[in-house]
Amino acid sequence: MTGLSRRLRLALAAIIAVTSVMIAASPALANGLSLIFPDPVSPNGRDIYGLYVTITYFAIVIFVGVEVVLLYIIFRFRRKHPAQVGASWHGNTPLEIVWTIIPALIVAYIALVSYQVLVKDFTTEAANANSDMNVAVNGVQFSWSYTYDEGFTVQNEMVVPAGKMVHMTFDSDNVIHSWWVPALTGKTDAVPGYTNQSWIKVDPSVLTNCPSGNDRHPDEATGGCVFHGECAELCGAGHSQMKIDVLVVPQDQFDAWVRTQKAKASAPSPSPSPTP
Ligand SMILES: [Cu+2]
Repeated sequence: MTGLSRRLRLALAAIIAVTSVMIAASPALANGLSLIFPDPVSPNGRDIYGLYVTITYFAIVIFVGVEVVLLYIIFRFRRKHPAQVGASWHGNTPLEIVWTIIPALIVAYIALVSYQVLVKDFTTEAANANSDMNVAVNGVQFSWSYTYDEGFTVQNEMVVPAGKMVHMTFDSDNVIHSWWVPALTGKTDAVPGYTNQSWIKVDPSVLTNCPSGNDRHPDEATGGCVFHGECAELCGAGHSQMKIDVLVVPQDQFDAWVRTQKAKASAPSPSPSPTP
């Protein structure tokens, strides 16, 4: 009997230890292999990542603490024979005060650091500060379009220059969508009748060190590094098709791309073929 419970104890301890180590080590894994988020490449993406890791450390400590106490109680106070009656317990005031105050402090701390990230990265003021350019993102069922300062609109792929502060607005024509590219920034909802704002500023280092799996094939018209995301709000039958691609290129390539798009937009559209 003692042997079995010891083996059980060891097995449970091993499961807890392995799980904790896996969760703790995951942010340190190499590019593209993180179990939680891809490596962030924009300041706001980094802030969210840091916040996530901070909260995860608290969660690991709490999880391990609760499991250890739980296992201790299970084994220490288990019923030893069928006739045994459990001890009746009354409140332990100091203990109750401690286990109320400590979680309250932890939650208050998490709220504080979360609020700081929110103010820094997701307010209109933050989005408008020092922006180099604007992109108006519009969600429709079921695709995204991107309208640039120069007046043209592109579908499917957003192109931005590396190192530039890109202010973004988010709108929708029909239902709520949510624009989410985890390496760049947090989910930002595109809500009909209301304009949300956010920003990205992609590290120029991605041009020389594009995370594996994100680089554009060199024989395509534009090189660069692509970051992937998807609509994060269930928006209808085509929700899964609302993929997001953000192509990051050097400034000169971006300028050339803008010239091409402007030329396309101003070219006369082909007139309908005359009816015989
Ligand atoms: Cu959607």
